[in-house]
Amino acid sequence: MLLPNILLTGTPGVGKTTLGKELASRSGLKYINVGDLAQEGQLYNGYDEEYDCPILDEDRVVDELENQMREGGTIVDYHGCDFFPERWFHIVFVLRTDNSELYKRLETRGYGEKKLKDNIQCEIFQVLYEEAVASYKEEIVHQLSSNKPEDLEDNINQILKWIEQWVKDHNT
Ligand code: DAT
Repeated sequence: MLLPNILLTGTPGVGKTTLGKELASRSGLKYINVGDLAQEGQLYNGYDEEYDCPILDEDRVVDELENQMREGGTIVDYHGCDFFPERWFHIVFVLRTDNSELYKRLETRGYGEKKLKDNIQCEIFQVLYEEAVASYKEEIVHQLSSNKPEDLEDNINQILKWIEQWVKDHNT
């Protein structure tokens, strides 16, 4: 059976992991967190002193995921999207969170002042949304509100319906 690949992107803290895991458990699709994948495989090619974090080796991440993406049925979660092959994804969701709510979530994570400010600015300037529409056909890029628990439930139900329709359309 043919199954779609879904990209969940957005600023850190908007709820990609929460949505991705729940969606995977309810749809049967596989969930991949690119940050975790990189850490497990040490898929890095340097260290960013300013941001105090390792630099993702994008080529190795793409190589690592290629076979699985070709098979289909995978939900990918990452706060970046311009280095994945465009052909991988059938739909792209950019999660969006209001500043005050995002601030609270990132503060809870223990982010320092600079990292907090940078991430809030990233959300204000809709950096990930711009990156998504620059990297994928605009008609497959959708923004989702991710402020409260009801949003999570709505988003899951909406995406489950989309998956069901996609599966029908591609398996007849
Ligand atoms: P991300 O993977 O984008 O970094 P996350 O899934 O780890 O984000 O979520 C960050 C925090 O926000 C976490 O404590 C769960 C919470 N959260 C996620 N989605 C939410 C929603 N729709 N309403 C309220 N809180 C949410």
